[in-house]
Amino acid sequence: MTDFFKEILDAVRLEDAMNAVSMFILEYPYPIAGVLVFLLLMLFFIRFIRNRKTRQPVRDIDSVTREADAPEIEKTTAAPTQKDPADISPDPGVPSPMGLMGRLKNGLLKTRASIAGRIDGVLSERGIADAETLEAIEETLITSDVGVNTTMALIEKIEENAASFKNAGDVRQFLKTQMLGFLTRPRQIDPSIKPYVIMVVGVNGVGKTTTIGKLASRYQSEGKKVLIGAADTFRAAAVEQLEIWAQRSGADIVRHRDNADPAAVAYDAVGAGLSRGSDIVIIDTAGRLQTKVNLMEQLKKIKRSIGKQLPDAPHEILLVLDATTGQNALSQAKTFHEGIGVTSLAMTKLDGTAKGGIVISICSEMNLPLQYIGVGEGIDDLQPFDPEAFIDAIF
Ligand SMILES: Nc1nc2c(ncn2[C@@H]2O[C@H](COP(=O)(O)OP(=O)(O)OP(=O)(O)O)[C@@H](O)[C@H]2O)c(=O)[nH]1
Ligand SMILES: [Mg+2]
Repeated sequence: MTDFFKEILDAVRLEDAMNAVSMFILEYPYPIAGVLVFLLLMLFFIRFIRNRKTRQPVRDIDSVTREADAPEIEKTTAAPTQKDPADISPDPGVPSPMGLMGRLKNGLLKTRASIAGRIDGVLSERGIADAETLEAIEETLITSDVGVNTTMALIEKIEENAASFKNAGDVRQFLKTQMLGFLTRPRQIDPSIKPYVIMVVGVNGVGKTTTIGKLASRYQSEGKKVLIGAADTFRAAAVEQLEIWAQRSGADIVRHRDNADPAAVAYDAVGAGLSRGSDIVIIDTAGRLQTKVNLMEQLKKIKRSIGKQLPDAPHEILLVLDATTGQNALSQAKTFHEGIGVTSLAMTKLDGTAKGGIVISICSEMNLPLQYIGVGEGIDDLQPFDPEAFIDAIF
């Protein structure tokens, strides 16, 4: 009799269950057995139907993290970040109707999928902060470019506080708060300094000129008088690019002929800023020079010539970094900081990468204020960095 019950309960296919029933009826042809068999058959049907509904392939943490690797993320998140044709304006100076937070969230979709998407997956699967969960979180953070040092510091903090977590939600909230702790706040422009001189530096293609154009528009719209110095004389198109931005925003521009000495352009721009009563002077610089000329030496020369025109200037040396270059951005930040002494950072193209964790890495390793982040090509996509909004957008 017990063998029969076991066979019914273990049956995977309907035929197995029917065979077991026929054998049982042959052995015990009594009415009571018929009733029992009927009940057991019902039990089997219910179990069979439920198994069919809930049977899902069991996914291990490795497969979850493999799926979340960069190329796959590009695939899974491509649709939401694809721009609506109406959103691509030939004039990036035209503000988009989407709110600032909406643009931030939209621009950080890939990073959100890469960090919060994977961490939430791990936490909901395992429910607690045990060794395996921590290992999966560690892998997620490192592959999202949070950086090894920052990741290890975060994991250590979770380990130290593991006893206080009641559920997965506690671990998530703790991680968010710890990440926020690493982020630096932007510094404010000192309105008593006039003109406030910002020298913008960075390797080629990171978005220096575009960032300057957007900044000029922003400051002009706030009622500040802006003057741009076109000290990237290496690339003629850079000057034209700046002239278009200056026209759009109503900013002044100082330019020399192509291939002029960039230090002389910077000197003249600050001089013009002084004589014209500008509030802010922004100096564009080249990111690449003829191979013979050392970029860092050139930048030092520009910095010196600005200082000769106005002692204490430049008041800010803003290094622009491209988020899509990941940890490479961190080594650029170190090189520029050692070379000319960077005072603040801007991080562009966060909309083009799943590795937005680089923002946390840069803030914690460089300990320099992050002023602006770029989350798209529209004017509203260069946003003053707001640590709380950033963490909310990626978590
Ligand atoms: N998607 C996206 N593209 C950006 C962002 N910021 C800048 N870009 C684009 O990056 C490209 C390069 O920008 P530039 O401003 O010319 O870069 P640069 O650093 O001045 O380059 P060089 O003058 O060659 O050193 C342009 O096509 C910009 O539109 C951003 O936040 N998101
Ligand atoms: Mg440029």
